[in-house]
Amino acid sequence: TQTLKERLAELIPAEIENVKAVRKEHGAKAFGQVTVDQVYGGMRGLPALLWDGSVLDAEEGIRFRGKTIPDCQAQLPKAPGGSEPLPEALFWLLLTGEVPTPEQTQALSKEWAARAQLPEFVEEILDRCPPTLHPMTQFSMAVTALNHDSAFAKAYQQGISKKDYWGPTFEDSMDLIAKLPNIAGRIYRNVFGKGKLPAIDPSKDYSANLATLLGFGDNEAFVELLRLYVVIHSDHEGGNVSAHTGKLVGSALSDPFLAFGASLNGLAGPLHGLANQEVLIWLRKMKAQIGDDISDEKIKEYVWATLKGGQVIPGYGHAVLRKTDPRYTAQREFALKHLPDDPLFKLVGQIYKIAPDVLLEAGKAKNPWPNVDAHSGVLLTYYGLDQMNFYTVLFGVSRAFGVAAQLIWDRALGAPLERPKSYSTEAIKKIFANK
Ligand code: AMX
Repeated sequence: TQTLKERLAELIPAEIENVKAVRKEHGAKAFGQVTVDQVYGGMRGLPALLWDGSVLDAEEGIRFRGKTIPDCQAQLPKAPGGSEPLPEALFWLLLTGEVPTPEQTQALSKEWAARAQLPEFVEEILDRCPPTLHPMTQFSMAVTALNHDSAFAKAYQQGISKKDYWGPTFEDSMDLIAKLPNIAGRIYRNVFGKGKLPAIDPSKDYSANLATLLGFGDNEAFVELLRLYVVIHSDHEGGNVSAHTGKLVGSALSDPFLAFGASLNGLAGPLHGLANQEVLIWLRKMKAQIGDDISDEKIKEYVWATLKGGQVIPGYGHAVLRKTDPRYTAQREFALKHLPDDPLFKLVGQIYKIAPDVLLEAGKAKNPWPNVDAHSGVLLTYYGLDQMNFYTVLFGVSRAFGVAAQLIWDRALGAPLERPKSYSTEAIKKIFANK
């Protein structure tokens, strides 16, 4: 059967022509106006980036190469006996727009297992980190250090031709994804005193290995959760902080390790990936304050108190979405199937009935509905992974899939250095002085 790299090599020439044709026909057309408010307002809604793996609709949520999360659950290959899609298959889909066969999916599991080992010095870097250093900082350091063995950096030094950039970018991306379970597992075990890291099993899929490295490999339901988790966190179009950062840094021809290390530093922010940690902290505080018998009225008061304290409700709101995040819904459905009676799950469901109304009444948030982070921690906690400052690492493992896929395409399509125009307030005043 054909490998992912072989299939990609077939698809690239046609896509280069496709892009040429689109630019020839539409290149000079305008999307619309750019307002001064967009410059001050975090570029919200500004059409500025090409991103092929996924597109986000404000009402409907994410589609990966045109497929919704339920489509992926129905159509992507699964593990024997499993019902959640395999992240291996999702990566193939993100890169090619096609659903791989079960054999092709399995071949990716094997290839990633074969590439999983870390250089010894990266293991040492992690082992020397104090357990008080945030897991995301450790994660970013280790990923950045993998640049030591980058095929792209080496090929560039040797004078590789621009048309061949995608090949070593693909190799680095495969290495990156393959090595993340060992990095994540090592951080988890070091920080939380969980003993020695077991070896990767080449006969197991990516998520099963990740679960084993974290110490939860015997729990098949947890492995299924990880499969779903990685798929839904993989990609969320190109403008979010982690995706855009990876693309931006990659555009300087920094290799995938440097580019994705930068993505992780953005994901570590509380308004982005760290929100999954913040949600759990917020829930625990709520329980500590209110006790176990939590009425709707008490939740309402707690949500109001958070807002009045000048803080955000973590896990609620979104820069693009205007409805409940389908990634939240997918996790809720998983919980209804596997842990319907879990008290923390019930609490999350209860908050879902109350927080949106409060946010609406408060009148600031454009989207009062929950996002992906409102639910993920509760599922992990249920299975015993209750160290919440580790949660964003799992988000990071997943986000590598989307960022890597676009980095490969960016190099295949010869994407140029990113360099938008900036203005000072003085310059803006001058430009519009007489308009
Ligand atoms: N709680 C309280 N206030 C909120 C809010 C929330 N959950 N969501 C938005 N707001 C506020 C904003 O802080 C802003 O206030 P300001 O005018 O005083 O600055 C106002 O409502 C308007 O913001 P917006 O246009 O609705 O949102 P945005 O596009 O600027 O920001 C986001 C989006 C996600 C940062 C914001 O909704 C937020 O802070 N949510 C909580 C953190 C969170 O869950 N982040 C995870 C997002 C998903 C992800 O990346 N993993």
